[in-house]
Amino acid sequence: MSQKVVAVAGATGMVGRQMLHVLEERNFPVKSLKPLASERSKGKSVTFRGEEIPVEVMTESSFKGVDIALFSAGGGTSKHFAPYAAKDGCVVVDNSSAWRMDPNVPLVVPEVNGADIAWHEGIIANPNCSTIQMVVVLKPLHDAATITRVVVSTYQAVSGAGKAAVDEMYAQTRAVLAGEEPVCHIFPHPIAFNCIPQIPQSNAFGDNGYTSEEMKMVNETKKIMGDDSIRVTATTVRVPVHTGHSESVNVETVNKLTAAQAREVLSRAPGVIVEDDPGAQVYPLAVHAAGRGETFVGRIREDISHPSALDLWIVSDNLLKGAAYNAVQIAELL
Ligand code: NAP
Ligand code: 3JN
Repeated sequence: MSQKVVAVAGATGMVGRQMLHVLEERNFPVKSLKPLASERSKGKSVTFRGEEIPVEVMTESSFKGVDIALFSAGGGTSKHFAPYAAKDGCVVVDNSSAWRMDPNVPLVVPEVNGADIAWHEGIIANPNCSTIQMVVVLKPLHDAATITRVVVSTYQAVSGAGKAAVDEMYAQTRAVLAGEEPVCHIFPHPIAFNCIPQIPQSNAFGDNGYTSEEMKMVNETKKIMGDDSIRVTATTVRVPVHTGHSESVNVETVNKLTAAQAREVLSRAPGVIVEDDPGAQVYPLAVHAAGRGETFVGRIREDISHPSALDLWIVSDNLLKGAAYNAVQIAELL
C-alpha cells in the first residue's frame, strides 16, 4: 500500500485517540498525520509514533492534499465538513450518524459488506457500535439459515457516551461509596450502580417510543446486511461498565440451525471468536473484550419458545470494533 496523508478529525476525543492508537498499532502506511479538532484544542498536541504533532483547528480547507480523513467529531461537524473534504479528493470514513442512511453513502463493516466501498463517492460511513458487533455475528447466520427477525437488548458501556460520561460514572461511584448523593450532569439518572434504558442521554425518544440508538440498530442492520426484509427490534440500555458493549440477541431463521451448527458456522466467521463453554463458566465478558478488535459470541442456545430461533450473547470493544478499528479496517480496504 502506498503511503497516505491521513487526517483524524476529532483527534482529541475518546474515539479519535483510539484511531491514532489503531493506525499506529496496525502500522497503517501514514506518510504524514494531520490531527484536527475544534478551537478548544488550540495549542494542544497528540502523540503519534512517539512524535508530538500539533492539533490544527478544522476548517473547510483542512483537507487539501489529504488522502484519507477519519472523522469522529460529531454528526453536525461531519455533515458540514465531509463534503469539503470529498470535493478536495480526500476519502472520508465517517464515524457519526450524519451520512449512514444516505443512499449514496456505503455503510460498511468489512467482514460483512466490504465490497460496498466500491461505490463510494468520497464518503464512507462507519455504523453505530451496537450495530457493528451484532452484524458481524448475524451475517454468517443469515448466509447459513436466512434470518427473518432479530430481538436485541443491549448493555452499553459508558465510554460510548464520551469522556465526560466516563468521568461522571467515576465521580458518582466515589460519591455513593462515601454515602453522598450522586450528581447528574450528563446522564438523566445516576449511572453508578444503575442501568438506564435510554440511549442517548438527551433527546432520545421518537414518536414510536423507540430511542434514536434503537432505530439506528434497526435501520443500519438492514442496510449493511442488504436485506430490508429482516425485522429488527431493539432496547438499548446504558450500564456502569467502562468499555465493552454486551448484547442479548434472539435470532429467528427460516431454516433451523442447531446450537452446534451455529457454533460451527460462527467459529469460521471472520472477526468472530466463539467463547462458549457454560459448564466451565466461559462466555464473553466486557472486561475481556476491552482492548480487542474481535467480536465475541457465546451462550449460544436453541430458543425453547420457538421452532427455529437462537439466543446469543455478543460482546465487543465499542471504541475499537465499534468505532476506531472498523474505521481503520475500511481505510485499509481503500
Ligand atoms: P468526545 O470525546 O467528546 O470528542 C469529540 C471530538 O470532536 C473532540 O476531538 C472535539 O474536539 C471534536 N470536535 C467537536 N466539535 C468540533 C468542531 N466543531 N470542529 C472540530 N472538531 C470538533 O466524543 P467521542 O466519544 O470521541 O465521539 C465523537 C463522535 O464519534 C460522536 O459524536 C459520534 O458521532 C462518533 N461516535 C461513534 C461511535 C460509533 O458507534 N461508531 C461511538 C462513539 C462515538 P475538542 O477536543 O477540540 O473539543
Ligand atoms: O452511546 C453509545 O454507546 C454509542 C454512541 C454513539 C454516538 C454518540 C454520539 C453521537 C453516535 C453514533 O455513532 O451513532 C452519535 C452520532 O453520530 O449520532
